[in-house]
Amino acid sequence: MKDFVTLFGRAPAVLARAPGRVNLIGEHTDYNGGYVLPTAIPQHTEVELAPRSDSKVSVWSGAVTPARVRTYELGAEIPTRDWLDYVQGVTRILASEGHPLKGFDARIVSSVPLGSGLSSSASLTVSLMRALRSAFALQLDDLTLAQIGQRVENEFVGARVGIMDPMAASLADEGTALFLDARSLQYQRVPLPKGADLVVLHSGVVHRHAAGDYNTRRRECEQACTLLGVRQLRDLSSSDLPRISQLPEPLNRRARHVVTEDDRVLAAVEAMRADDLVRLGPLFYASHASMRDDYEVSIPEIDLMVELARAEPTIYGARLTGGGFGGSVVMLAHAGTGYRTAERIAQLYAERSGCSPRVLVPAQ
Ligand code: GAF
Repeated sequence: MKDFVTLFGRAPAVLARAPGRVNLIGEHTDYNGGYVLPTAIPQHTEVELAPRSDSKVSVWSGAVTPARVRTYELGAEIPTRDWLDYVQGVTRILASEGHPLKGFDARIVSSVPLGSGLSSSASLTVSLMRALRSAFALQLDDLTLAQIGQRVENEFVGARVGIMDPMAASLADEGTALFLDARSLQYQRVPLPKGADLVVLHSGVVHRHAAGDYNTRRRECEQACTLLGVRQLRDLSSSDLPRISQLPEPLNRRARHVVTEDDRVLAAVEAMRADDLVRLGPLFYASHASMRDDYEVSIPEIDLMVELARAEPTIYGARLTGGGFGGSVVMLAHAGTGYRTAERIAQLYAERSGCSPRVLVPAQ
């Protein structure tokens, strides 16, 4: 891979990073004003950057092929419908918020696999904003940075994602989960259970056309809100389930997933605080079933991986993580057994699905 000096003929001035994330539980709840529980993973995006004296941006990414330098002028950002839009979106939104930028050269590398449900895009926008913050002394706190990250995707890229991923990239760390109320943006850090290994297994199926399906789910939630006369699905609780069941298909099931998933996040946080893995594990399986049957964002390969995990006596719980339509499964395994069990599940899964899975966590 080309280094910064080879690409730009000088040394970088700053280096910044942001992690990918795995969401433990609380899926498709953030844009409904609900709760989420992500944690950072070791895989991350790294940005080396040097300011320029003009208004040109030159940026190289090793995460895509062919890797080549792309350029544009600040103030002339035009969507190109590829990874450059995350960079252009950052400079466009920062400028619109009055943050003074000059041109820059940047080199991006990432170990977060694209389309894996582990938030490669937020780790890119957040690491880039961190690099710009130190290069240009921008007055940006970590929360504002996450909010700008969401706006980049909503307003420039055209994906109507929620706040979870940039919040996790900006504020989560590896030892704790970020218990976030996506409506108030209040958060608490909850230690990961001591008796378990966190496992993340990539299914080898990269999510395709996910933005379209994602936006459809979001629209369905909005339709459910209109019919139920609430602003957000967060305004409902399990006592509203009889009313929710009267909605037309599939809005009834979409709303049921969101309302029951919020309850599962609260129950999971309690179980984690009590270090009660026997209570926590079944919440993972219940969340998966709800995403598969009610929210319909799983795929057969991911369902197979979850069932293989269920057959392992050392796995407490497993579920699809992230937006869905491919991606990764998150599991909790008895402490000290995670990597070995993940490898066994991966092997059985590869034989039965023909896909190429990868154990991402625990990292070896
Ligand atoms: C994607 C989105 F970016 C998040 O905001 C969230 O909605 C998630 O899917 C599903 O929980 O990662």
